[in-house]
Amino acid sequence: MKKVYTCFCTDIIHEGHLNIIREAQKYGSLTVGVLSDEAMVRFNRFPGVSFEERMEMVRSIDGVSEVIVQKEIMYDAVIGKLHPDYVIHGDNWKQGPMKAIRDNVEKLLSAYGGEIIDVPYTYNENVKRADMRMKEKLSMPEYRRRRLRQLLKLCPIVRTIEVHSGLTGLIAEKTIVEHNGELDQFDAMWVSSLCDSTAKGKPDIELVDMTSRFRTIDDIMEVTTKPVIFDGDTGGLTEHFVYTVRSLERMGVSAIIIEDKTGLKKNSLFGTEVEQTQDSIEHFCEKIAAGKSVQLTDEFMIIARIESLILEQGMDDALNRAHAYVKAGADGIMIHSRKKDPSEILEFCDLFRKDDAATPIVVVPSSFNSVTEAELAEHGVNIVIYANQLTRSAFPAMEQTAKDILKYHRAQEVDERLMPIKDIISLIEEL
Ligand code: SPV
Ligand code: MG
Repeated sequence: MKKVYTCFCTDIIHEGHLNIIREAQKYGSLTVGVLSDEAMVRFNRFPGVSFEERMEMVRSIDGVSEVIVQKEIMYDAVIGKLHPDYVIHGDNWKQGPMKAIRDNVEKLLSAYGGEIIDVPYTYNENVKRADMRMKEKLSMPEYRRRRLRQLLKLCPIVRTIEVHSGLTGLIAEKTIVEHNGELDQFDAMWVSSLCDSTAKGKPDIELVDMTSRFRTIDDIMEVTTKPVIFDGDTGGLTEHFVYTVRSLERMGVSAIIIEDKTGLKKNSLFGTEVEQTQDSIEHFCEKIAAGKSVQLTDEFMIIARIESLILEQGMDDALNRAHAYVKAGADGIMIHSRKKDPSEILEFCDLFRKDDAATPIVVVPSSFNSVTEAELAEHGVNIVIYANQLTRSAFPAMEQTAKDILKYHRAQEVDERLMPIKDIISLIEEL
């Protein structure tokens, strides 16, 4: 009996999967690998049902001889162990990022004469409906809200990219990269006050009001499924903050980060070049506690951002505040710095972790951008936010295009560096 292998990364078994199983049986006995949660989030979608349930679901299908765990996206370990004669898969893996997986399988099988069987992918109304059910579990507020907490358990570091519009949301949602034989994507989205304000041509001084900020979140949520972390600036008056928490929680936002400043807030990257006032520990703790007290779920997170290093108040002040904020109920802390060298951030993380092994740490390496995700994770960081890079890359590109059209009195010269309209349109889903 020949050995056939396939890997499933799905929450629902639909006709397409059954078709693969039927085809596989023509070649031999079928082993199905169920992709681990950790691997699924790296290139596919967040699993809507638990790994154990997915194993059980596959076990119950007629025509499956054995069910195993596939821990990694690439097939090296599985093929090394099983030596299947055939690997069978829907032919949708011939294009796009999944092609890297097919290439990996092809290389592994060719070493001993194994073969790939590409089965025409099944597109029909039932498959579409199954896909929509999985999408529902990703994008609806009650599912999306808890996703950040789930990712914190699953990922060594949660990678978060700035978004400020539907279009940037789509980039965060859909960008998958293949590098050194691995596939990767962002885990979460950061609705930056700097970039939300900048997109409106306004300064980052809490001028863009909450109604407008919520509108931005809504635009993003309409077209994405990944969890949202909201930059709440100072959180405003405590009496207002409690309403903000309720609204965000209802919308399905996963977390708000508020910074311990008061009065007219300026962007932290100005540091001490502009006048900025840090809040008192007592008052900021009251704000955190008030926010926690109005939450309706246990899922929403209030993360306290410490500005002591930005405002040159020293490491001890930063640490004191971090522990006080956690005691007041903060679900995480963000430590910020505008130094190019990451050492003060890493020192903070090491010292904080001596007394607190569990509270998630968030960092924003805009200035200390040489630090790698692996280094941050080693020092106990749980969430990394790339807070403004999409805005900063788009602006010069747009400005240069405007200049060149003015210079040449036509658009031909700029055209070759522009995205084809066809590609822009294909980013956007047609219902
Ligand atoms: C933002 O993105 O708006 C932030 C991060 O608050 S920073 O600009 O670095 O202060
Ligand atoms: Mg901000």
